[in-house]
Amino acid sequence: MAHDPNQTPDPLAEIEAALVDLGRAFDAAHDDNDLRQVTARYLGKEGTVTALTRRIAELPGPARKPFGQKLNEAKAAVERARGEAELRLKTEARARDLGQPAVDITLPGRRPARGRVHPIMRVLHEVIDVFAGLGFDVAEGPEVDLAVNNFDRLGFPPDHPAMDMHDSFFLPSGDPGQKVLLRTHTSTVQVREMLSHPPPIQVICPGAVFRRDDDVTHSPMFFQLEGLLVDERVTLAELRGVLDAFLVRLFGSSIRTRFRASYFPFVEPGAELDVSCLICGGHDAGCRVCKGTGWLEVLGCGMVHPVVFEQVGYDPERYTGFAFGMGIDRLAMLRYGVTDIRYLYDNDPRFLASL
Ligand code: FA5
Repeated sequence: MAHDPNQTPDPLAEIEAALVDLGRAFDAAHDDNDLRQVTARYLGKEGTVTALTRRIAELPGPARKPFGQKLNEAKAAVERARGEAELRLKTEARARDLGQPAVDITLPGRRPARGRVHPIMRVLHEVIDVFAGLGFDVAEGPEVDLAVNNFDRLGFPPDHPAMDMHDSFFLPSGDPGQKVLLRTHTSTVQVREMLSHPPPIQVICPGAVFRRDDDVTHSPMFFQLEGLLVDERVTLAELRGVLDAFLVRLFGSSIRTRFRASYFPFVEPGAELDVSCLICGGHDAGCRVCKGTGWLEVLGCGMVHPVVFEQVGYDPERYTGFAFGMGIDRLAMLRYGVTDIRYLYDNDPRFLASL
């Protein structure tokens, strides 16, 4: 049946007009919510296609069938466009997922890190805290140093037998006149501090040192902490007072100490300090750590030798001072009951975790 354009608008053309933006509307949809809204714009209660279905009653009888068929085609077109848009959105979402880094579901779940501070470092930090509380500053020096700082400026004459005390790791040096080595003690830092600061001075110098040693209480690399206090009228009694106060703070008041006269070229008088063996309590003649003596040597000390003051340009008539150098590993052995210093360096995590 031909439509007369002079009478009413062509109802079939109206249906076509209602769908003119169908493809674009669904193409612009980004998610399910958009899809629902676009579909409702056509097929919802107020939708354009739904509104046209109400027109059927106004049409003359013969026009109703083709109009109804066209409406059904229009509804199907909307559903088809929706289905296509749905498929497009799913494909896009999948491509996005595949672009993400792969998740390996066979990997174990996350666990908090189980690292902890090494027992030697724990004791070193405790020792530093105690001396900081007693008014000492912290200074550091290099592990590779000139032999002149390690020996000569500390009063070791070039052929002095005391040099034999240190069986050292010498390193190749660019200058044949300057011997270089891995420092054998932290006393190098006393020298460096005095060369670079005028008195008074009150420092501790922690760090790694190196010797050709290896047994139950000796390691080739170990940690020392040097102490140096220089001022006018410093006395030996003050040295003893500082060391006793330190050991009581570290180990408690039940710790016993003993000083033994000893020789170091850079102090006069010199002494070594032993502490009561906390491993066997002095009750085991077979104790590997104290060798049955009940005592373990933990440090060397003394009053700074005037020769050292001359070497660094301090006036030995005006200044006196004391110095000490302690083995941090030995203190860690006592603190944690470790019966062989080498266990501390084997780095067996089961052993270290037990301390
Ligand atoms: C010295 O190294 C002197 N510089 C200490 C000093 C400083 C004396 C200032 C006077 C004034 P000694 O070689 O005794 O001294 O070592 C000091 C401490 O380091 C020892 O008492 C011991 O506790 C520790 N020690 C020495 N050798 C080793 C080693 N191979 N392994 C672990 N600890 C060690």
